[in-house]
Amino acid sequence: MKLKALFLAATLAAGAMAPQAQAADIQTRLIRFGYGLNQDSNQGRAVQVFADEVAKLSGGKMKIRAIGAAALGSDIQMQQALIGGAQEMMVGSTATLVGITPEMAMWDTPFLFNSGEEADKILDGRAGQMLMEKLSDKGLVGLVYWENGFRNLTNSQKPVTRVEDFGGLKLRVMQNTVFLDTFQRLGANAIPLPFSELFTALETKTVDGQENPYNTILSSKFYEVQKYLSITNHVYSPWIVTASKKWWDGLSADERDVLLKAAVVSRDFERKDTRAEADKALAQLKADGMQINEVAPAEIERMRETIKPVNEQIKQNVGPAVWQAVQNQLKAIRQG
Ligand code: TF8
Repeated sequence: MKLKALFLAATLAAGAMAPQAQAADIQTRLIRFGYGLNQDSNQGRAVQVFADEVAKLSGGKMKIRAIGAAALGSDIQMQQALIGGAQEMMVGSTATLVGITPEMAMWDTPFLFNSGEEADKILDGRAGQMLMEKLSDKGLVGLVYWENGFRNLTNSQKPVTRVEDFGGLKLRVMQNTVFLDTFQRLGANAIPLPFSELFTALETKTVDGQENPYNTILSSKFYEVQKYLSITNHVYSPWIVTASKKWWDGLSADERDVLLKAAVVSRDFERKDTRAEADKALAQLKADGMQINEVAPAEIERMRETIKPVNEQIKQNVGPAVWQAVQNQLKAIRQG
C-alpha cells in the first residue's frame, strides 16, 4: 500500500517535471527560415505563426529565426542554400522550383483551378503530395503548400482589356520556362527576373509590368509604381514550405514531427488570412490610386485559347501520368 502510494507520487512528480516536449527527443536548435516578401505580408504573418507553433510544440527548444524581404537571397538562391545545407528552411513559389524539379510546372498551368478550395484539395491530396516527394531526390523536403493566390496583371502603360494589349509590354515574369512561354505567346516582351529585383525594375521602368496576386501588389507597394491593374486571374500560384534535406535527415523523428505539425497549423492560418486579405486588398489598391479593369469573359477565353499550347510543354515536364491524375481529380471534385 505504502509502496504503491510512493510510486504514484513519484510518477506524478516526474510527470509534472517532464512535459511532452522534454520527454521527446528534441535538441536546442536555431532554424533559419527565409522568405521573399515583406514582414508585413501574408507570407510574413504565416512565417510568424509557424515560428510560434514550433516554439510551443518544442517547449522553446527549436527556435525559428524568420528572415524576410529576401535578405537571405531570392527564391532560387535560397533553394540552393537549402540544397547545400547552408540554410535550414524557406517558403517560396513552386514556380521557381521548376528548374530543379520539372514536375512542379504542373502548378503553372494557366487557368488550372477555379477556386482556392479546389486548389487546396488537389495540393493537399495525392497529386500534390506526389509532386512534393519529387523534391527529395534534389536535396529538398516539401512540408506544405500555402496560398500565394490568383495572379493579376499590373503595368504602368495602359489598361489591358484585350489579348492585343499585351503586345510590346515589357513584362517581368517568374524565372520559369512555362511563364516565359505563356507571356511570349500573349505577345508580351517577357523578362524573367527574381522577385527581389522587381520593385526596382518597375520603378526604373526596366519593365512596364508584372503579375501577382492582389495581396502581393499591396504588400510590396507595387501600386506606388504601377497605374493599371487588369483582372485576369490567369493562374493560381502556390507557395511551398521546404527544408534542406541534408539538415532534415539529421533531425530526430520528434523534431520532424514538431515541424510538420507546425507547418500544417501555418498552412491553415495562411490560407484563411490570404483569402480574407485578398477580398479587401482590391479596394485598398483602388483607394491607393490604381486604375482597375476586369477583363471581359470573352477576352479571357481568347487568352485561354492563345496560351493553350503551353499545356503541351507542361505535360512533357510533368509526365502524362501526373497530368492525367490532376485532371481526373479535378473532374471528380467538379462533379461533386
Ligand atoms: C513572384 C512570386 C513571389 C514569391 C515570393 C517571393 O512573383 O509570386 O511572390 O516567389 O515567395 O516571384
